[in-house]
Amino acid sequence: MTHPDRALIVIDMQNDFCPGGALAVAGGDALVDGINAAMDDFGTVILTQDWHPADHASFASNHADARPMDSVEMPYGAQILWPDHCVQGTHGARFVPGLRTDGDLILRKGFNRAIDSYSAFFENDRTTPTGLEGYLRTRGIGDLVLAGLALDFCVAYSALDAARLGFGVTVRTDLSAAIDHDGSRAAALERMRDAGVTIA
Ligand code: VGL
Ligand code: ZN
Repeated sequence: MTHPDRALIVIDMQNDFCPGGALAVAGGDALVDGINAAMDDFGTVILTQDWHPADHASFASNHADARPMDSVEMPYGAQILWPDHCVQGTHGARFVPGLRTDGDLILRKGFNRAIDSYSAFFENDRTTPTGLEGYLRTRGIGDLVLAGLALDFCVAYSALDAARLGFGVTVRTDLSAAIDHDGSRAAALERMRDAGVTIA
């Protein structure tokens, strides 16, 4: 099925989120062929890239006495601390080998040291925009399909923000994989369904 008036948003298909990477999501690399094939069906294809400075505040290594997966209070709310990942310009930040990158837009996020940015639309303070909403609206795109990594973090936050902004949103769970920390996969699916996101 082709969707000339819809955008496919491919979230964070990067080495560090795939097996062997710093924040590996099981099965992440196995999504490449399916995502590549899906790109043919959309008039607009957008890829996002998690793109952190080495001193990023979401890294446990930048906090005294903290370990990856600890939760801390940031000025904008609770934040999980992660292993160092997707550092700008490193191998881990590159797209997974074999992924098509001939899309229309590559959007980088998470480059502000003090604020994490799971969503492709807003940083984790939920107010600092990335500009993606304007890109989509000025191009007349109202319906979005999301795929990629990780289903329960960057894909879910992007889907929830998109729904809140009034876009029609479908998440392709067959083209996504989850970190699943403390039941985060089930919780994310429930929150997305409650927000009107179509889970496909
Ligand atoms: C992500 C944790 C930290 C993601 C990015 O892409 O889901 N998760 N940074
Ligand atoms: Zn990150």
